[in-house]
Amino acid sequence: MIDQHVKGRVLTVAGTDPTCGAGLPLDIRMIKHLGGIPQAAVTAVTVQDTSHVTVVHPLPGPLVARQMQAALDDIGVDCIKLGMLATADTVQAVIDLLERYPKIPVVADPVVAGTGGGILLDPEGLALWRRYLLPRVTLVTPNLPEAHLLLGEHPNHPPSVSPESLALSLASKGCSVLLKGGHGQGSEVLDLLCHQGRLIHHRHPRLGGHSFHGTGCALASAIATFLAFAIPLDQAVSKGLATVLKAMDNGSSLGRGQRMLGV
Ligand code: PXL
Repeated sequence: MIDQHVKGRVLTVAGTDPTCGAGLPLDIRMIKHLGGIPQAAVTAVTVQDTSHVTVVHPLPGPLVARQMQAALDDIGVDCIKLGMLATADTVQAVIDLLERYPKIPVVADPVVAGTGGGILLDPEGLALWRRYLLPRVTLVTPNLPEAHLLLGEHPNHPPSVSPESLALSLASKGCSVLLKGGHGQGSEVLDLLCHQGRLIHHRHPRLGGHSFHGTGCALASAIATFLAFAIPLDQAVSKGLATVLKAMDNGSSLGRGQRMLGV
């Protein structure tokens, strides 16, 4: 007998990472960590370590959509988390599929380029992402360069506009926005949520000297899991940020490059 009342089912759509410290394997770890039920559709196989991404081998878009469909048709899905989509082919397949599931919340990490280098989304994919995915998603979680790219600007756009107006411009495309300040400067990080026309400021001290593998993936997965348990979006974001800060506190240097989160 299928339990109709199960909640917390999260489908991640993302690339692999042999370290399991970012991408799809980290998403699964985070969803489990928070008591959710993970399901996963692979978009690309990557070769990477804690320092560099050296290979991105995308899978065909229709194959990504079929993996998603398998999860939707059998176990069911309460929230979808989108990570690295890699190609326009896959972005289009995901757009087409989501059109048939307008009620499922979507948390999207707009993965364009990894911290360790490597192009993780092609230019045609970015154009489709901006035009068709942005208005469909419930929450988008860009860092500052990604926010500029999603507005059609240069990623290193001079900081002439405030984070507040950047977040509001993106939100005007039709979704809630969590603008992450981790790539900025200063001793304090500002993460800015724009939700239902309101701006909510989350400030925390910058962790001195440490760069972490997979924080973006971990945050989007944590928020998606809280949404999958029907927690309201503003609270899901607060709880997601607290979860990732704790995972950074519990992190360790396992490899030669970035620290790994403790989840
Ligand atoms: O954090 C961005 C990201 C997401 N997904 C995969 C990645 C990376 C960065 O390297 O490899 C699979």
